[in-house]
Amino acid sequence: MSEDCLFCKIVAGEIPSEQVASTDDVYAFRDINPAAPTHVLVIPKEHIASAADLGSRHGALVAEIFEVARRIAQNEGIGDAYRLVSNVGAGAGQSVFHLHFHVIGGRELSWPPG
Ligand code: DGP
Repeated sequence: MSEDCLFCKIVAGEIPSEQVASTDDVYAFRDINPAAPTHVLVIPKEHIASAADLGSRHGALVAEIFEVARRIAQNEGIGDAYRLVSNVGAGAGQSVFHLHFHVIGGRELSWPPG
């Protein structure tokens, strides 16, 4: 756990969240400011600042994150069309520096994003 990390505090239960899924290494919860009918954040329980900090040692963890995301999308009824996105760096819109993947769906999604 990294002190002063919002999502570490959510994983620790120090800040409440609406849990969607939890495994040994991965936690998922609803975004506080949803951009679509389904907007869930999938995060590693371990503190990793962003996708730029991932390496080959994280292979199993990344696979589990994608697996959890797929299960969530299926459970939410959007398994055939959803966006799985991770912003890297403030300039790309990252506001919380604990790796997270947005699972977004339930409405028409345009491309490219803004
Ligand atoms: P990003 O901007 O890509 O770093 O995404 C961070 C997301 O985290 C953003 O969509 C809003 C969400 N968020 C920020 N603070 C909280 C919180 O306290 N609880 C929950 N559930 N979501 C949060």
